[in-house]
Amino acid sequence: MKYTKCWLDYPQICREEKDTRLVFSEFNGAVAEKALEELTRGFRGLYGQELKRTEGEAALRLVRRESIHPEGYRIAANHGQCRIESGSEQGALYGVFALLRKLRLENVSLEGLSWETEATPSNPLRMLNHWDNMDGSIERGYSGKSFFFEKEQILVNERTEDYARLAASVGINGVVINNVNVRSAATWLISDRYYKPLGEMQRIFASWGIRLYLSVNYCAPMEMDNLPLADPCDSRVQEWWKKKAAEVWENLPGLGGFLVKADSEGRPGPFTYGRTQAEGANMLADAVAPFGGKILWRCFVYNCRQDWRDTKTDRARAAYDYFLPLDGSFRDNVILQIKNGPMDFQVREPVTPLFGALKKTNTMIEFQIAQEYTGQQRHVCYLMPWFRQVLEQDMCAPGVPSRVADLVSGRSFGNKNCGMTAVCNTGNDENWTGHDLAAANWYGFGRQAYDTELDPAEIAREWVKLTFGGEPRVVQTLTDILMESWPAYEKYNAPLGIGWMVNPHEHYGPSVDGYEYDRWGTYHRADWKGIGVDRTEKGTGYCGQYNEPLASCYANLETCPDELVLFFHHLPYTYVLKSGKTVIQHIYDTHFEGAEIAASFLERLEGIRELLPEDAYNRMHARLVHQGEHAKEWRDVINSYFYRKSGIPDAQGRTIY
Ligand code: GCW
Repeated sequence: MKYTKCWLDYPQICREEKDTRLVFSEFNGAVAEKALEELTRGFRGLYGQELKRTEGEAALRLVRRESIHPEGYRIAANHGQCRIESGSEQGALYGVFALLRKLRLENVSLEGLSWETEATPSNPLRMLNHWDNMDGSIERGYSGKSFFFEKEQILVNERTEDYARLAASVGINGVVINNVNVRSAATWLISDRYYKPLGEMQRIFASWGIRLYLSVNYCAPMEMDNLPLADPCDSRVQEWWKKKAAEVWENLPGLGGFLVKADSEGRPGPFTYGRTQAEGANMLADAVAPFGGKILWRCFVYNCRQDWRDTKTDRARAAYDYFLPLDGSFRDNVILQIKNGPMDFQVREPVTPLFGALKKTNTMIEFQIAQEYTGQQRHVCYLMPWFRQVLEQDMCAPGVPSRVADLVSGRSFGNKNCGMTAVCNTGNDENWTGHDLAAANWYGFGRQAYDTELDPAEIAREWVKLTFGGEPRVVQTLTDILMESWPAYEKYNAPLGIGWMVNPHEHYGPSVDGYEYDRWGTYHRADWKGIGVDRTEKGTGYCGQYNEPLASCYANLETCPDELVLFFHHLPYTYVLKSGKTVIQHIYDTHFEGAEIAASFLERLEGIRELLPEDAYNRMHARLVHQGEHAKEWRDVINSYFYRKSGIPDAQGRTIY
């Protein structure tokens, strides 16, 4: 099957006179081999030049330097001479990608480049989670079928290699290939049925510096071997997992570990047996520890059978309530994987208060680049500006640097197994991500996980240049669209941090009351006078989970930021925001604005038609046509709903139905 090269194509920049160039490498191993292959591919494409390996003098040198981080690099390029140094072959590979990226972005020959740079990864773990099922479907997948599984078989082919190469090029070093909801055949991934193809996949991944991880079923001992229970404190269960881990690592040495969704949305877990999340996670951690395995334990644990009439139970509180009391009781090889917000990947949420509260526990932040709630890769919604705001948020942990970026990297409290992961947005579509512009989220997430200090606009510009070339109008137009896309999406969606208002289950398109009288704990509580959830002390008390002064900042209307105000407070429609507008007028204005911006994306794309490849243009065009229409639908449904509830007309007298 034909598919695009995304940001890793090497079109010719110029033709070099000499048709060979010498390269020298001090590194051995499969990853070093990939690094040299990539350099070769790059120089062949960019300059029509073949690289020849030598043991002697060479213009390009890959040098081992113990003082440099094994996944970091230092590059010194000086008019035709270039040295890439690293503590290991993996850092050398990243250095190679960085050099090729630089050459493409600057559009120069090696002779034309004078550049020095140094990089150390911000996060030890930089992962992608795929929610791929073994029948080939993808939970919340918006770009075709799985390229890992088909008809309960594992696919290992050219695409496996290309996927790993793309992921490695932005610094990804761990991948979970199967859905956290582990059912039927996927339970058997840790058995003879699949070790052979998994081993092949793992070899490919490893050659790109990526560790393979698997999601496991907490009830595996019951489903695979008829044990009567899966109680983590039962010795039969402990023994079962110990034996299983030994078998798994014997067949898949180097496996990263297991990801577990337990006691969540109908999945089994330790709660079934009256055990804590720590008892559940530690039992698995002990089983995998002898082999260097890690347990990624998700904190997405909440009551999904709430009565909507109950206004005291607050889903936002759940993760903190369950996990904070356990701080310090998890094994070193357990990593708590925590969604960025306390609810679920909404277009806007505060940061989960567990960050900045957990101190003696490894944590990893989980983002979602699959656009479940942000337009499902039919709308353009470039998420890096949003993730960057999350990473910049200071969680006010006393006495330590406590921006989310500091916390999840492990720096704040000296934790080692920490990092960032994203629910991935890829599938077997020709362009990998359905919307061509959605690939910017895949690229961007990797870049940001490797270096949390990067500017999202810079990442967008890079991605556009690498994907569509450096023509200034293309770069400007597509970068602008990307940068305006998340703010626009927020404008025509649920207002002021309240979230949801989507059609149940599929989570696409507006339905203000779609979840209002349901069991999922996601309510807006709108009536004819006002809207929002009171999460102050008078309400659910959720605000109190934050460290001071953040807790008061959110609890106090004077200081609570507008964009989150309905997440924390129930307010009358006539309440005047910091912007000077009433809540109701804010709703109307942002919805008109958002839909207008979305419509403008189409015209702007049309303006650069002749500068884009026809197939990519056509794909984007079709999606932007849809987005423009669909944004109007959002606008009109939301505005009409609130006009009808409140009876307050739009100050500007625009059409509301
Ligand atoms: O956002 C919700 C999704 C589920 C998903 C769950 C989770 C994999 O709607 O599809 O299940 O989150 O994160 O576990």
